[in-house]
Amino acid sequence: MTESILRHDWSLPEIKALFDLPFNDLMFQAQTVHRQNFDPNSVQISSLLSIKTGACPEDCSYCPQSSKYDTGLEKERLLPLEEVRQAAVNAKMNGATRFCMGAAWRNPTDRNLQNVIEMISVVKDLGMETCVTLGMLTKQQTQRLKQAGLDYYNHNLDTSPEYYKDVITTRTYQDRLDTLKHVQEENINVCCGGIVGMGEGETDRAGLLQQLANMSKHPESVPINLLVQVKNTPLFGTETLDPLVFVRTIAVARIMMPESAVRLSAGRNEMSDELQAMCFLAGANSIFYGEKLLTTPNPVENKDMELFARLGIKPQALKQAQKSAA
Ligand code: SAM
Ligand code: DTB
Ligand code: SF4
Repeated sequence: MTESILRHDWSLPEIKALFDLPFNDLMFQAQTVHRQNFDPNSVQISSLLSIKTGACPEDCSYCPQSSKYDTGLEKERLLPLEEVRQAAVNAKMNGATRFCMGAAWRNPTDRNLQNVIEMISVVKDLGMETCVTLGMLTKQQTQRLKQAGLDYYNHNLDTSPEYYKDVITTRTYQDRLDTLKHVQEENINVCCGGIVGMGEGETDRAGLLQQLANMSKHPESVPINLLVQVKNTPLFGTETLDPLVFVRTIAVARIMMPESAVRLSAGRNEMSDELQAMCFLAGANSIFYGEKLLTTPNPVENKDMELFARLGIKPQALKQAQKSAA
C-alpha cells in the first residue's frame, strides 16, 4: 500500500470540485484512495447501546432524545452495569469488535462519569474496543476517560458552521471544537462526523468535510449519518436527500481523509442493499451493527451478514492486542 499525503488545507472550491466530478470519476478516485490505505473487502463493525435515553436538555432539531420534543420515547435512568455488560457480551457474540455507549446528556457530571468509567472497564474486560459519546467534556473529565483506557470518543460537528445555527441552538460550534481538542490532546481516538439530509445545501456538506479534514489531525473515525426522520422533531418532513449525493459525500470524505475509517452510520434501515454497496465502493469501511442505533431501528444482524456475504465483504477481525485480552 502506498502512503497517502494527509492534507489539512482544503479550500471550499476544491471540495466542491470533487463533489461536482462526473460520478464515475469520483467513485474511481475514491476507490483508488481506499485501496491505497485499506483492505477494500473489510468492514469494521461497532454496536451501539443507549446507556441513558431521552429527557436531554439540549435542543438539537434532529434528535428524538431532546426533552423539547414529544417523540414518545421512554425516558430512562443510566443503565445498570450488568445490563451494559450483557449487551456487550451479545454484541461480541454477534461479531462486533467495538462497543459504543451513548448518553442523552449535554455533558456528564463527575458522578455520571464514574459510572461510565466502570462500564468502559467491563467492556474492555471482554476484549472489545470501547467508544462513548456523552456530550461536552472538560479537560479533567477527558483525562479520566483516558486513564480508564477509553479507545474512542464520539462527538460530531454535525454540519457546517454556517448551517449549525439553524439546527442546534443550545451549544455552539466552538463548544464542540473545544471538546474535540481535549480528546485529541489526551490521545483518545476521535470519532467525529455529521449528519446529511437535514435540508442543508451543497456548500454545507462541503463545509462539514472541510472542518473535519482541516482539523490538526484527521478524526480516526468519521461517521456520515443520513438523517433518521423522527416524528415530532422539527426536521421531520425534511425533503429527502438524493441517494447519489449521499454516496458522493462518502466518496469525498474518503478522498479528503484517506487514512480515516469512514462510517456508513445512521440511515441504513432506509437504504437499499444496492445503495449500501455503492457506499462501500465509495470508501465507507465501517458500520453500526445490531437492530438498534441509539433509539431508532437499524438492519438486523442477519440481514447485514447476508449483504456482506453477497458482496464478499469480511467483518474486520479484532486487533491482536484486543484478542489476547479476551
Ligand atoms: N448527547 C451526546 C451528544 O449529542 O454529543 C451524545 C449522543 S447524540 C445522540 C450522538 C449523535 O447522534 C449526534 O451528534 C448526531 O450526530 C447523531 N444523531 C442523533 N439523532 C440523529 C438522527 N435522528 N439521525 C441521524 N443522526 C442522529
Ligand atoms: C453517530 O455518529 N451516529 C450514532 C453514534 N454516532 C452515536 C448515533 C445515531 C443516532 C440515530 C438516532 C437514534 O437512534 O436515536
Ligand atoms: Fe441531547 Fe445529544 Fe440528542 Fe442533542 S444529539 S438532544 S445533546 S442526545
